[in-house]
Amino acid sequence: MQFLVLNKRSIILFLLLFMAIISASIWFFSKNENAPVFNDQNSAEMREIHLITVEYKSKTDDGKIIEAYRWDPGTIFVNKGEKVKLRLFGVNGHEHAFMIEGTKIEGTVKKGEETIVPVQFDKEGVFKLVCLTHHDENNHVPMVANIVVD
Ligand SMILES: [Cu+2]
Repeated sequence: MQFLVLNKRSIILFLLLFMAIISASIWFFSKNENAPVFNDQNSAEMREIHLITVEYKSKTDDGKIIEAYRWDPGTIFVNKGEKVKLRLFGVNGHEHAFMIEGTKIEGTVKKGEETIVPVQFDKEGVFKLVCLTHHDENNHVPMVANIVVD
């Protein structure tokens, strides 16, 4: 009799332990399965890269005003074949006519407005986003951003 009781107890203990392991692994694997699903949802959307137009302005000791216009950030990275949405927002400067070298893309960024440019590069290299308004020799630093594709 006593042997049987002990046996039942160990069966119950074994079942409890078994249930605990099963619940733990279900929790663990369901948690792991959620991660890639979340990433897939993210990558389904087109990646957006924000750039703004900025102006650096200063006065030299002899009272001369010096200034330079820049894209910020000055370098962005895109994967080959990746569809990306460039969101160009005009902060400084009235307007900036631009083109992307090696493509047919051109447009204008106006102060307080956003110009959205969808891009996709099929070959690797560095493509220059060139502001045509601030590209002359009066600007000591050309307003150029590098789009690095690899
Ligand atoms: Cu410009």
